[in-house]
Parts: sequence; C-alpha cells; structure tokens
Amino acid sequence: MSAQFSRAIVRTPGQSYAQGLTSSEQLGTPDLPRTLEQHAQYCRALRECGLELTTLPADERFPDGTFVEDTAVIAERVAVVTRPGAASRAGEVNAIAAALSVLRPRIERLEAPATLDGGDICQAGEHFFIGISARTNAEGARQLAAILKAHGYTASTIDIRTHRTLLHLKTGMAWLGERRCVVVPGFPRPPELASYEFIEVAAAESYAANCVLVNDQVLVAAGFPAMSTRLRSLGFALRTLEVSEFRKMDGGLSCLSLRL
Ligand code: CIR
Repeated sequence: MSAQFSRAIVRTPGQSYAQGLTSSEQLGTPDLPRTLEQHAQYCRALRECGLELTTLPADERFPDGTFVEDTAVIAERVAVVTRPGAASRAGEVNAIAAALSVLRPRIERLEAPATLDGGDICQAGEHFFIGISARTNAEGARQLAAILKAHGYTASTIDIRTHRTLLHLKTGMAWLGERRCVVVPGFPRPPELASYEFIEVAAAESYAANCVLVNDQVLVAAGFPAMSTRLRSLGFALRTLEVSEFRKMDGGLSCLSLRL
C-alpha cells in the first residue's frame, strides 16, 4: 500500500511570512522572493506528480498560513478541520474549511479543549499515528482517533514531547508506503511501530526526515546527500526540492500542502 493522491491544497506565502512562528532564528530571516520561488517549485513538483492544485491566496493576518498541513487531516473516507495549537494560527482554518467544503461533502470538526496540528498526524495506510506535542493535546488526539475510528481507520498516539527538537510528529517521521518509515535518531518506538522497517536519517541530516511520498515519488529536501543516496538505493524515485526559506520558519515539505 502506498499514498495515492489526485489533488493538493496549497496557500501562497504572504508578505507577512517572516513574522510567523519560529524557533530557528539562527538560520536567518526568510527572503520573500526566494520563498515564493521555492513555493512555486514545490507546486510544480506536485503537479508533475499528477496532482491538481487548489491554490488559496495569501492572507496577511496569518504569516504561517502557507503551512496548510496543520489545518486539516484528510483521508479517503473523512476530512477533519483541526484546531491548531498556536493561538496565532487558529483563524487559518476558515479558508481551508471553505476550500475543503467544495471538495468533500462532509467535514468533521474538533471541539474545544482539543488542539491538534495536522503536522502531528502521520497516516500509514489505514492506520494513523497521532503525535502528542506542544501543539496537539491528548484531547485533540482522542477526538481525532474517535472520528477516524468511526470511518473504519485505526489510530494510536506517539508522545514526542520528550524529543525537544521535534515541533511536530512529522518533523521526525515520514511514512514511505507498506511498512516503511523514515525516522530521526532517538525517535520513540511504540508497540504499534514494532512491525515497521525504519530508515533512520543521520543526526546531521535530521531535517531530511520530513519527506513526502506522493504517488510514486518521494519529495526530499535538497542538501541531505546521505538520505537521498539511501532512499535511491532502496528504489525510491526522488524529487529534490530547495526549502531553505521554509526551514527558517520551522516548516518543511509536508507542511506546505494538504494532499487528497
Ligand atoms: C509554526 O510554527 O506553526 C510554523 N512556523 C511552522 C509549521 C510547520 N508545520 C508542519 O510541520 N506541519
């Protein structure tokens, strides 16, 4: 089983992009023209993977709005609008819900006091790993798991709060089809992952763990040669993308789209 998608929702970065949340100030301030160019390349790559794009315009009230992944969890049988864990991002969901309602007949919602960022959700076929993080609380995980279960999926949680460098679950984990996952060193190994084969990235290449399987290709970040060599040797077809300006704001390849 692998990930088959026909569409993605993306949102163009706005002028206020550099005012978003980040813990990576040491990487410098993002350059807006370069950000827009990298976003355009990302969109091109998704199209070349066979996806049709729904592109939402920037909304200057939401500097982090381009990281659309955090606003929804979308699977074949259900779409859920989230309640992002950062207060500055809560309003991002309105435009996403409106766009999703055109694509899906029914949208589920989480209720307070749940908080949940889509970056904490890693779908592996019919199973969902839900990260408990600074953004996703236990109630968010509980509500999402109940919705998923009602639609025939299974779910389990992975607490990443002890792994200080991980903002989201998918900062440190990516599903690459079948029972294969990319993980960062020291990633938690709950029993639900026992039957998985791990492709562990080198500590110096931890950022590269945030890769994305799109149909028959894997989007990987440029600048991490060991990871790319390893994935190629395992037979994966790679599409390498420059995402330096998104890394500066703690974002990566998965965060930039909602795939469905
Ligand atoms: C944030 O801190 O919310 C944004 N600056 C980055 C969000 C990245 N999203 C993701 O990994 N799913």
